[in-house]
Parts: sequence; structure tokens; C-alpha cells
Amino acid sequence: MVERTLCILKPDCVRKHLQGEVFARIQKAGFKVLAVKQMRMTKEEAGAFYGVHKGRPFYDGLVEFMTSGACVPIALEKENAVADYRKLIGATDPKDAEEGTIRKLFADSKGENIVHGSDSPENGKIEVAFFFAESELI
Ligand code: 3AN
Repeated sequence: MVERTLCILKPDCVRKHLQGEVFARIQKAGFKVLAVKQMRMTKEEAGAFYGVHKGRPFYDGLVEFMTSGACVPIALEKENAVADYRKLIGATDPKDAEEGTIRKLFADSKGENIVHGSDSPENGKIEVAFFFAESELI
């Protein structure tokens, strides 16, 4: 099934000047890029995006981190996009991530882990729509 998934190059990725490096790995893995932009999320946007984590101990820190600088949402499409992209980025905690994955290679911690990835095809559609209008997806 052709699926959509949302990548976000997080503020740590931008601060480390790794946007090009990470983007290249995503492109080489065969994902079609439907849309990309650089932005700085507001507290309200980050709070809404991570709404499912509200009330968890890391929530405030996560919102703080995601609003600490520029980030780069990227809408991706491919056959089996959600699972294939999660395989490419590796586990949430870089300590648990497989060798060669983006988080294993570049992430510092569970909180500052370089990239976001949608966790289901349904959420992939919802999260892409959070950042991009349908008319921006090419
Ligand atoms: P993933 O991004 O791998 O799907 P989720 O959805 O469980 O992981 O968590 C969303 C984000 O929340 C993670 N990318 C990470 O930045 C942050 N996060 C999750 N669990 C923790 C934790 N225990 N401590 C700090 N940050 C966390």
C-alpha cells in the first residue's frame, strides 16, 4: 500500500547542520518527497502535535525542545512508507537503535533524537495534514 509518513528534522538536527545528510539518506531509501519547509513551531503547535503525550513526564521538555529552534517538516510517500521510514530512523532511544540507522548515527538522547516519524499509516495522513495543505503536496 502506498502510504504517507511525516518526517520532521528536529531542532537538534538543524543545529548540528545535519539536514542535508539526513535528507540524503531518506532520498536514497526511495521515499518520494511531497513537500518540505523550514519553520519554527510555536508552543501551541508543538503542544497540539504531541497532544497524545500530554501529562507524561517528558511532555513539557519535548514542547520546549521542539520550539527551541528551526525544524523541517517533510511529507513523504512510498509503498509501506511508515514501517520502512521507522526502520531507517531506528528506535526512539538511540541506545536501542540498530547500527546504521539515523538515530544511532546522529542522535544524542531519547529526547533529542534528530527526527520524528509517524507511527501508523493513519497518523501519517493526519500528521502530514498538520503541516501541509493538500495543495502543497506535489
Ligand atoms: P517516536 O518519535 O520514536 O515515535 P514517541 O512517539 O514515543 O517516539 O515519542 C515522541 C517523542 O517524544 C520522541 N521522538 C522523543 O523525542 C520524545 N520522548 C518519548 N519518550 C521520551 C522519554 N522517555 N524521555 C524523553 N523524551 C521522550
